[in-house]
Amino acid sequence: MEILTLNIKGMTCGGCVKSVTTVLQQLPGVTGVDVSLEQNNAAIKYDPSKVQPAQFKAAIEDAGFDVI
Ligand SMILES: [Cu+2]
Repeated sequence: MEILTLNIKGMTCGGCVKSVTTVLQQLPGVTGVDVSLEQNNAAIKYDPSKVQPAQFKAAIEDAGFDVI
């Protein structure tokens, strides 16, 4: 397992945190997601043989947020 932290722009409330958490958890190979509204980031624990970091960015952007 690896852990990657991504900085996210556009989260303003708990609903945003929930949206980002949900879309990341739906990706195959993701085993843990910890999204922080205060720090504007997401720590993602994943299996690199099953999912690529580019998919995290795409999922977050599809949900309406920006990865910076
Ligand atoms: Cu929100």
